[in-house]
Amino acid sequence: MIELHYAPTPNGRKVAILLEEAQLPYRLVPVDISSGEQFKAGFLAISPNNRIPAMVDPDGPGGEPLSLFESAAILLYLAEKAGRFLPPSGSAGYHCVCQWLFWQMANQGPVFGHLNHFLNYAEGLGASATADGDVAYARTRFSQEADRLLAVMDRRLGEAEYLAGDDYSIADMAAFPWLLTRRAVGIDLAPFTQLSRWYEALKTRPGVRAGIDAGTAEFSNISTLPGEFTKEQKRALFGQDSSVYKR
Ligand SMILES: N[C@@H](CCC(=O)N[C@@H](CS)C(=O)NCC(=O)O)C(=O)O
Repeated sequence: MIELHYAPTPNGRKVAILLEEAQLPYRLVPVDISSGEQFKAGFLAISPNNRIPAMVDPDGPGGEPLSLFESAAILLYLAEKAGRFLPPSGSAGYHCVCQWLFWQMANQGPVFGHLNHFLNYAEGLGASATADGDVAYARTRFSQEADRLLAVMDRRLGEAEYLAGDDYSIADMAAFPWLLTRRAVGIDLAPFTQLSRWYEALKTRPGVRAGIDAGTAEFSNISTLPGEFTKEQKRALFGQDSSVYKR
C-alpha cells in the first residue's frame, strides 16, 4: 500500500486529496514537523529537503519500490498511476496542467507560506514589526503578492472552469489547500468572484473533504497555533541552517 508521510498542512493535504479523489489505497505515516521528526535519518532518506509530504510506493515502476518528495512530483506520479486528473503525457492538456501546477509550486504556495510566517510567527520569534521595519516590509510585500496571485487565479477561472481548462485536475488540488489558510493571512475571497465559485465547488467534493480531514486523529494532540509553540517546536521549525543535518 502507498505510504504518505504526512502532516495536515497545505502541502500535505494536496496529496491526501488526490489519494482520496482517485481512491488509491494508502496509509498515513504521521510526521510531527513541530518536534523535529523531519530530521530523522529514516525520513531524510526519502525526503532529503526535510519537508513533508513524501511518498513511498512499494509497487512503483517495474514493480520496484519508489520514494518521492516534493508535492508536485508526487501528484504527477500518482495521477499517472491512477490514470485520472491528468491528461495523457505529451498532450497539450498535460502541459497545461503542468503549467498551472508549477505556477502553484513556484508562486502561490511559497508566497502564502511566507505571508503566514511574517503575519503570524515572525514577531513571536523575536523579530519586531516596528523596530527595524523588516517584518512590516515583509508583510506588505507578501500580502501584495498574495493579492496579485489571487487575481491571477480569478482571471484564469473567468475563462475556464478549472485552472487547467474544462477538467478538474491535480493543478486545482495543489492550489486549493492554500486557500484554507486564508483567514490566518487576512484574505477575503469575496471580491474574487470566479475564484470564490471554484473554491465553493471544490470544497463540497467528498474527496476534497476526506483529504482535508486526513490525519485529524493522529494530529489531534499536536498544536501548530503560533502562540502555542514551545521553545523546542520553534527550534525545530524556524531558524534552520546547514547545522540542522548535524544535530
Ligand atoms: N515544495 C515543497 C514544500 C514542502 C513544505 O514546505 N512542507 C512543510 C509543511 S507545509 C514542511 O515540511 N515543513 C517542515 C520544516 O520546515 O522543517 C512541497 O511542495 O512538497
